[in-house]
Amino acid sequence: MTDTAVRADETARSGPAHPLDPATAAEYLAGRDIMAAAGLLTDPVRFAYYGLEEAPKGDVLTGAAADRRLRAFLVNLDTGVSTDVVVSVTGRKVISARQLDPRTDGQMPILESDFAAVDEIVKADPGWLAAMARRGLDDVSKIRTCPITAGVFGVADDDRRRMVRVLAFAQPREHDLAWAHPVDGIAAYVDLIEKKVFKVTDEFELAVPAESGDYDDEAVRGPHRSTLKPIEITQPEGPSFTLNGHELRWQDWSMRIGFDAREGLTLHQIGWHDHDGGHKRPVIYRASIPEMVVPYGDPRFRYWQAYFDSGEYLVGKWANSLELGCDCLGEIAYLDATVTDDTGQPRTIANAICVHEEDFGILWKHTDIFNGSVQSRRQRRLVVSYFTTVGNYDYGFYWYFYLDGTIECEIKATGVLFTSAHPGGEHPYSTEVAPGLAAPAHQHLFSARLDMTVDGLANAVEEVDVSGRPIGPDNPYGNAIVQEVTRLTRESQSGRRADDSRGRTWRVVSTEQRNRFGHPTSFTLYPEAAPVLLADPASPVAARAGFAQNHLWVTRYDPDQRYSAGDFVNQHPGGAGIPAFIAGDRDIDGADIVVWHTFGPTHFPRLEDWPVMPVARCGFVLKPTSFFDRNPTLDVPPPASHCSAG
Ligand SMILES: [Cu+2]
Repeated sequence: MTDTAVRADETARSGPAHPLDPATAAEYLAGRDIMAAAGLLTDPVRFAYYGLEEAPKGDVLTGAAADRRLRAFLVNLDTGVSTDVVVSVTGRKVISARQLDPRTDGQMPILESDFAAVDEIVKADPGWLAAMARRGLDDVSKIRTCPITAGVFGVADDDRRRMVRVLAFAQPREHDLAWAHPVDGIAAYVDLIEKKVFKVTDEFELAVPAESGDYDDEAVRGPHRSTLKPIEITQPEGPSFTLNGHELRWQDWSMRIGFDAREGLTLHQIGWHDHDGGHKRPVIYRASIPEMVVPYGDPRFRYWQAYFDSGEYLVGKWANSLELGCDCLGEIAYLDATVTDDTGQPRTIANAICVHEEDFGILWKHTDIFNGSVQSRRQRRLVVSYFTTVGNYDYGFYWYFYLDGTIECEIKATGVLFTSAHPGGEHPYSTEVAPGLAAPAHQHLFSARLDMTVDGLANAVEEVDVSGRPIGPDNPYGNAIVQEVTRLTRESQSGRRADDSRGRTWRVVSTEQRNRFGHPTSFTLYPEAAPVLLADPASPVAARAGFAQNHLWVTRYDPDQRYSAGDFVNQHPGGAGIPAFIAGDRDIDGADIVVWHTFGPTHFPRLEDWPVMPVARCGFVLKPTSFFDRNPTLDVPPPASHCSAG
């Protein structure tokens, strides 16, 4: 590793303006200096993660968060020794350095350099080369290797190693889409520390599917259609939001924007400013998607295929640089993101975060049959988003804020399906998407962490079902509809499933603030109610993805409980994250609480998803519920003078 260009004592003048601002390049370099001076960065130590160690909430809210800290996951490429380090950039010292025990703590995330290293290791292995040659694949320059996190399956020889399992794809011509040509039946197990293949599973041989999936190739896609007329979005007076550093204000909303190599986009101190006097009412202290798991459903030799994209691969690190007019239309404000490479050197991802405003159809509308009033108002939303590419898939993470107080999170999954060879006949675990080409079924299960502060720190969660009532003395004709409200008072009670048949929602209530009728102010979480983890509850992946067993969890705020599947996910034996968080069964009624929400599609691929997949959407909505005393958008003016009558 080389020395740093910016010294620690320079950070004061290039430091952040707010304790929740993302770590700056200068801070990363300063932190690196501190670690180097403490002897933690001897070659070949690499950074598997490097990011801001956020100040505890109490310190931020009281203005006492003066100390800027960074956290680094260090791994020695020769010994595998892994160290979880926290440094104070302000205090210029190492706060803690804990060495992991991989058998109980798991392994550090995948490094950027692992991709190239694995490719080299696999292509030097005689057993793997012979298996490829037997399949007629002699030229390894035309094979792409795909390192997949290993999981933990109770095989002693595997579980003690820092390892990946490697699937292969053929790319016969330079621009072929390799995912169209899986070399199935074979996997190489690579020990990343010994830098060798220690096992090749070679279970069956199927022909490599031949049909091109190169959607850039006119021969595959056909000529571009000429029938789409331009759509242009103009805001002649500019957008209605202001971005001051990382602080974003739009209409009644304000928030701070953060970004992290592991979590990607993070939103902080989301609040609503009342019209009268501008008093800020907090809603969410911190909103993020700290984990996602993509477990595949093919039980053959590739049973281990399940990626934790955030904890194992770090979704934020692979954020795209967005292009105006291509990725984003209209009046766009961009923020850059700063992450680091394997050596802890800062790397700027230009235009990583996109902020813009969208017309969103009708906000409210009424033609009154008695007084003749004809009114129409346009809804708008503020959009804060980023896109990332993790292997074959691309994910867009979008947060929407609406004029009426609604908050929405939407994830757009696109990119290319992960493929296998189709064995022919009935194969229940995958869809044949091109001749001999299969796309196995899988789930994309995201975990949202919503550190709720609805009108303050004291919150509680109520499960609200709707149901009809049987005919009885109070309900003689059986038409009664009621809400059934169940308060979740302890963490052990909080593992809940959605239930569309009962219209189930979860209401986060303030236990201090009341509306004009004396009822608690609240925000309600509307889930999509798609299946949670389908893997058997006794399966290894279920042990590692405890968060994905239910749609909802509620925990008491603890600054150390940040990641739904635990701090160290790669090759973790299981039980970390949510199951560990709720083990203490803390009181969550009227406390500072965090809501964790699992959502996302179970994906049986369609033919239409090949060779590149139209965006599939999933997400959830949070709506103010008696948070306001009436519709907060009565003051939105008609879009034009002729839109209002009566
Ligand atoms: Cu999918």
